[in-house]
Amino acid sequence: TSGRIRNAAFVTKVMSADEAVKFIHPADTVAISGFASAGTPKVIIPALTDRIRESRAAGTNFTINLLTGASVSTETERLLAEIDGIALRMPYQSESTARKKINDGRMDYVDIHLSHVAQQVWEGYYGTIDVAVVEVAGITESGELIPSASIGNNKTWLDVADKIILEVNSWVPAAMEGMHDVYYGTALPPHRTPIQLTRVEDRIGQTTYRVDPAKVVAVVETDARDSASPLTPPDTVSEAIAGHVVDFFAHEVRAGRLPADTLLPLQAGIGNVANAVLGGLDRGGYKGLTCYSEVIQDSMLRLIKDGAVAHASSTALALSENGIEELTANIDFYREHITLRPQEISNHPEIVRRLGIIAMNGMLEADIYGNVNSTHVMGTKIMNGIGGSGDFARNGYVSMFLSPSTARGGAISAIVPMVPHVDHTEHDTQIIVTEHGLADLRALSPRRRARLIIENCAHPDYRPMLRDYFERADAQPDSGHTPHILGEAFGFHQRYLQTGSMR
Ligand code: 0RQ
Repeated sequence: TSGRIRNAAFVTKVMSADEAVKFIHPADTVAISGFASAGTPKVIIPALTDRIRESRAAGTNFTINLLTGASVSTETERLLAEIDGIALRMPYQSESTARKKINDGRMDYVDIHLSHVAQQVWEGYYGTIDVAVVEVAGITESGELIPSASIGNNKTWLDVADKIILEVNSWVPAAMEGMHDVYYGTALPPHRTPIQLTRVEDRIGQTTYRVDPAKVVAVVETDARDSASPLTPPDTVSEAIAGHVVDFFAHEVRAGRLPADTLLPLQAGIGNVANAVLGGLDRGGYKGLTCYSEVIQDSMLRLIKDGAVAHASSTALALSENGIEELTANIDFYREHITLRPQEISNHPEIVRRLGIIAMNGMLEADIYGNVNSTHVMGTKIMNGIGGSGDFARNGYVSMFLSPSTARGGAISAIVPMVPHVDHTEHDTQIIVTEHGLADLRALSPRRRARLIIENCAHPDYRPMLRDYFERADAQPDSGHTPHILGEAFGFHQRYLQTGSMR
């Protein structure tokens, strides 16, 4: 063995993946580790896919319900989706095959706030969690588990599952031990107590997961790498968005609303725009920033190395191939500056509110009043899911949504009269940013918001159409507090569906 299993009782449970998957049965609810690729089980899911195929060949249908932290590695998501192996998926995915199955109605998908997953599973309405499959970096002498590159919901999966399969991965740097803070103080009401985390770097839990050894039915060893999160270099649009965000921070410092050197803890969603914004902070001359987010992307490693960021807390790493190399080569340094936590803590509304987080998330589109659609293309087709964006946007001290002003080569405007699906209401949206500018909606009534969003954020090609809509809505005799022409409110979307362009 790899030497990662330091407890003799667990050594006796080592077996092959093909043997281990025999513990997974048709119609089981299976909860697996993994958050944004990092920490996804590597060998059990391919073996399960074979078992599903064989079982079907022998005439027995075989699907599972699949619960995760957030997205898992693309290969994993695709393997199961391709064979229609998933009956129900929750809480987040971002893979094209799975997306198509969901939109074709072949896979049920429940898209919920990531901070809600643990408590909803405890409440029991997802039923019994039959099997948990959790990747770990090792097993200690006393039989506790050393987490790998993501924590997600692993603590909860280990607590609630009937049976547990562990993947012990010796590729994960052994020196990652100590980077994690697993908090065991959450409970269901009426037994809840305050979570005593008041600074980003606070440690309130333990470095390992507890596990009832009697529930562990199999231990499988692997040395397979995490797959990388792809990143394209920042383009001029994301650079421009980043520039507006950095200018806004300077403005807030001058107004006395943000501390000059350190700002407040930053949260940035996943994706290229978020990565560019964090990259832009490198040029802002900051020292000692903190980050309280759910993922750590490559740009964060650079900020930590440069001293711009003193400490970053998240539930997962989401690194490119280069980022993985950088982290692994300098793990002793990064372990002192990064804390990985369960997602119910990384995304906890109580903590997000207390720390005063600056929340920056992507969006598909916003309407002229600030309602945001993050998930449903043309109001009907799921893109990824709400992920953690709602946990941070609702509770943040400053809540920003960032997007290019157009999509699909200009055929779609990201600013529309009315969003056909709402993830974040106008009440949660304070700042909207596109490459054309920033709209600060704080303290503004709906009519003022509309004018600002159109003039500052919409693409110049779409401004005349948006102005025309708003002015005619406003001019109606009984136009109300938030003027709309209901029969026309989805005109942009309808035009796109009919002609391929919103123009
Ligand atoms: O499509 O990939 O086919 O080219 O959406 O768009 O502009 O590259 O932006 O990668 O930041 O994603 C909202 C999806 C934005 C993301 C969303 C199409 C566009 C492109 C991607 P292609 P961009 P991003 C932490 C927090 C919710 C979850 C969240 C998201 C693709 O930010 O999933 O915030 N957010 N989690 O062409 C139709 C529009 C469009 C559009 C863009 N208006 N209509 N298509 N696109 N705007 C993460 C976790 O929770 C793990």
